[in-house]
Amino acid sequence: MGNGAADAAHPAELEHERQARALAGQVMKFDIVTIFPRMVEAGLVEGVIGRGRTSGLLDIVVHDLRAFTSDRHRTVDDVPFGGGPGMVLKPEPLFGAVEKIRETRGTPDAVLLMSPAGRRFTQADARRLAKAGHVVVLCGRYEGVDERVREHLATEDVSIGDYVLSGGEVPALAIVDAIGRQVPGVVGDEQSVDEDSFTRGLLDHPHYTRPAEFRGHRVPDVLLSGHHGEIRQWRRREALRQTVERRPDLVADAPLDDEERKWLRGLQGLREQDEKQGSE
Ligand code: 9D3
Repeated sequence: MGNGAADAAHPAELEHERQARALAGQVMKFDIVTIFPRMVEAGLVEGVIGRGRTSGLLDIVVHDLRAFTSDRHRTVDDVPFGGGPGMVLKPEPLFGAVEKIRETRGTPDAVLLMSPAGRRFTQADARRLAKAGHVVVLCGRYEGVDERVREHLATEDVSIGDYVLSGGEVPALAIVDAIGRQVPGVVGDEQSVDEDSFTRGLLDHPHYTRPAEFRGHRVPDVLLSGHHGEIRQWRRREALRQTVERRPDLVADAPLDDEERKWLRGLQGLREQDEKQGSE
């Protein structure tokens, strides 16, 4: 899993921490409703989220939408009123699933409908929803979901970006991952969650590991120098450079200190020169 240190770190203390959280009611619950429960379950057994589940900090249940149908054929979809191509997810099974979840798992704080027409899900949403104790995630499929689900069952509808997927399952996994890793204790190193690039508002600085020279490409000398102050400064500057080059839209909202603003003026000057040269 690439994190041997965290895996091996103080298992006894971690177990105490988990028990304390469980007793304090700090376990986060998710219920995911889908017509492809095995696909979703497969994405939740590995990595950080898988470990969050086995350690007891994340209580995630995946529900098969077809279990909430009442006809012989377990029908979840139907033709659209007014005609047109494709099928639409029927409201009854989705309402039935959320009612069952309410009865067996308690009233959720949020019911998220995965929808290509939803508002874009952001890191701010992940942090907000990690403070909730219980989130339900509904996965759409086919051409869409009956609008009454969005109006009267979901509390918000969210998209993960402007590209067409085949359904809400991959978005559900992305969103549960983003929220789940913000729950205290799920990521071993709390600091790495706080320093996450999007939390700082900038992209990350470049990373290097051994060897110091690979096929003639050398690691920047400063990283081998052992001068921790200079390394810290190099990383802040390179994070800013990467962001200016690749995501200039993020720079406007990033909280920069005086030194970073000074560097930014220099970097933006360089960028304008590049643009002039590009058009020549
Ligand atoms: C022809 C119009 N399409 C809307 C852009 C129809 C359509 C496309 C894809 C209807 C449903 C879907 C399935 N996608 C999702 O359910 C989905 C999704 C996505 O496709 N992209 C980004 N985020 C999400 S969240 C749910």
